[in-house]
Amino acid sequence: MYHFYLNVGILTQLMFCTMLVSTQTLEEIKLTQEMMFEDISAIKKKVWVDITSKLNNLAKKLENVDTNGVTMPTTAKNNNNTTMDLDTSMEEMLKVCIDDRYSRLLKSFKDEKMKSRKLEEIVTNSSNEINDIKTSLDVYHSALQNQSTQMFALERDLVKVKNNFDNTRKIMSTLQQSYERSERDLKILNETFYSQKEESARTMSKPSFVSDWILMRAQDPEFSKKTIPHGLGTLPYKVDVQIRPTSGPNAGWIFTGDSAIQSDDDTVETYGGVLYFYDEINVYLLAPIKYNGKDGGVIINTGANSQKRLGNNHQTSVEAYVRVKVWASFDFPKPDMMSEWLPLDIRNKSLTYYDVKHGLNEYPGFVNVQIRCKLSNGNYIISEGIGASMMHTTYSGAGGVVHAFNDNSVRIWTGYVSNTTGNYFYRLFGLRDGWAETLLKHLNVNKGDFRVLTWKRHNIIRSNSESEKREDNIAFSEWTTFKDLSPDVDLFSVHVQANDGLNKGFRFPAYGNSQSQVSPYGGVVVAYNSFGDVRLWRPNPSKGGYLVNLHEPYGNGVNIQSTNNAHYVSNILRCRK
Ligand SMILES: *[C@@H]1O[C@H](CO)[C@@H](O)[C@H](O)[C@H]1NC(C)=O
Ligand SMILES: *[C@@H]1O[C@H](CO)[C@@H](O)[C@H](O)[C@H]1NC(C)=O
Ligand SMILES: *[C@@H]1O[C@H](CO)[C@@H](O)[C@H](O)[C@H]1NC(C)=O
Ligand SMILES: *[C@@H]1O[C@H](CO)[C@@H](O)[C@H](O)[C@H]1NC(C)=O
Ligand SMILES: *[C@@H]1O[C@H](CO)[C@@H](O)[C@H](O)[C@H]1NC(C)=O
Ligand SMILES: *[C@H]1O[C@H](CO)[C@@H](O)[C@H](O)[C@H]1NC(C)=O
Ligand SMILES: CC(=O)N[C@H]1CO[C@H](CO)[C@@H](O)[C@@H]1O
Repeated sequence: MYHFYLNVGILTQLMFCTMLVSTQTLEEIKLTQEMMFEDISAIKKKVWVDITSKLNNLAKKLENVDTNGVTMPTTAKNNNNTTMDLDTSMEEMLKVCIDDRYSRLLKSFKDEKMKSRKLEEIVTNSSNEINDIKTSLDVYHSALQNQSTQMFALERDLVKVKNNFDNTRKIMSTLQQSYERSERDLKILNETFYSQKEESARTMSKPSFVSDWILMRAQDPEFSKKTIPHGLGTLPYKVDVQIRPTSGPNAGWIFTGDSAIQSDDDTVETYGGVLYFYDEINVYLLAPIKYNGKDGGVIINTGANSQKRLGNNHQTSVEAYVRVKVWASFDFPKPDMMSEWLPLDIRNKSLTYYDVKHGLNEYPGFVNVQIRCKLSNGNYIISEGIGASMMHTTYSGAGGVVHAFNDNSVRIWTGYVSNTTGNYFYRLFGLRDGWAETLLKHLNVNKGDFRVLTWKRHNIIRSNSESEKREDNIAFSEWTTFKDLSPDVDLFSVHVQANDGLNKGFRFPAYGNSQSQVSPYGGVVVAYNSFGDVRLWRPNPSKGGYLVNLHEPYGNGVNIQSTNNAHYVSNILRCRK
């Protein structure tokens, strides 16, 4: 009966276990299951062993009766079969009971096991799902972490970039400032450069060529002529010849060369000066020398002889120092008006007078008239326009081209000679007689051509510098004009401006020396010094002298005039050194 109770305990335990299954882990369930199987087999073993042994014992007991002499009648045996039948039926009963219980238990266990398997699957699935979620969460977390890290990195980078940007902006601003500064500097520089350029384009350079002071002496075969190579290789725009007395009342003063022969050696009248002509290579200087007449020709002549001219400090000198200043075209600003070369012919009335419009609408800052005559070898020699006609003696050889200008035009006069046979006057340059013999004797001076060069005052004279002075008192013999005159580089000139007549308002250039020998004659002789003082020797009205003098046959009589109703105008062109 013992094993029966045991079985009941195990079963109770089993029942309890089964009930707990849902709350216990799979492993526990498995463990319980295994324990149950063990118990069941133990029960089985015990039951069958016990019953078998009991039955064996019983069988033995029965066998022992027979064999020990106890004879048991078959009936008896059969009768005693009753005890054996009871035992057997009890066993049977127990067996059935156990089998039934076992099978029911097994069935319920199988059910439970099925449920458990399902549950296990769910739990496994859930666990898997949870693991999946956990994995996803881990990934998500990692990504978040990464993003956060990246965000931090990005933020760091942004801060860096911002700092860099700030720095760059600072640098840019500095750069901008320095750029603006340099732009300002550049602008100032450019303006300075341009204003200087403009100024230099507007003002004259000093003459490209300035000769040494050379001694010249009238009546001296050697010193009465000089050929000065200027070396410019181009036709000069202007030549200024300066004559400086070696002694006398005008030592230290400067007289100016003239560019036409207006006197000869035929009379006793003193004449003088230094004449100049030029080409692309040389400047040709001529002083008086007796040819076939008197030796009255000098280098300095203020017109004292025969009271031809009025003034103080008269001087007559045979020798002086002479210097040549030559301005090339490139020393000048571009002329505001430059005419073509226009024909002159003393034998053609219509080619002895011109009124060339310069169109500047103001008195030009500077005017030059160049006259060109041809040598027999085909080359040209240039002379420049002069300020008055001088002499009309048939054989005098006096000539020259007179010019004057106003605010509108430049007038040109040369003598008209209908028949050049048997006379020597009014040639374009004059004809050599009483002047040093040079290549001029090979020159065709009956005809040639001329051109006019004019510059606007504003375009040739430095701004804010005084360049023009007027003096109405014609009896005035010494006149202070410009300060700081530089004879080495500046170009100084004096003109006589007519106050009335056909040439009212026209300015005629002054002379450097007096060549006047017969009346009527004209022009004022001037000398100047480096202090801007001017000495004037005006024509003597009582001797047929006129400040403005143009007589027949100049210009074939067009706009000719003789007058002392005039005033002086001095001009200075200051040149860049
Ligand atoms: C458990 O998961 C498997 C595989 O994903 C599936 O076939 C099965 O139906 C799931 N079981 C339950 C009870 O959800
Ligand atoms: C996070 O960053 C690490 C290192 O950069 C990388 O190996 C990993 O794949 C990243 N994870 C995700 C989810 O981006
Ligand atoms: C310099 O100045 C000139 C004259 O004012 C002007 O025409 C030119 O454009 C300027 N150049 C520069 C680079 O500023
Ligand atoms: C004078 O010159 C003009 C202009 O050149 C010309 O027409 C005329 O024929 C010339 N007269 C003489 C006589 O040569
Ligand atoms: C020019 O003058 C000379 C001398 O007086 C004379 O012989 C000649 O006939 C004149 N010629 C003309 C064309 O008038
Ligand atoms: C014992 O009794 C059973 C039935 O009760 C019978 O079948 C059997 O033959 C009997 N045995 C003997 C020896 O009498
Ligand atoms: C030998 C023996 O004990 N025989 C018995 C068999 O059973 C009957 C009754 O059932 C008894 O009377 C006998 O004595």
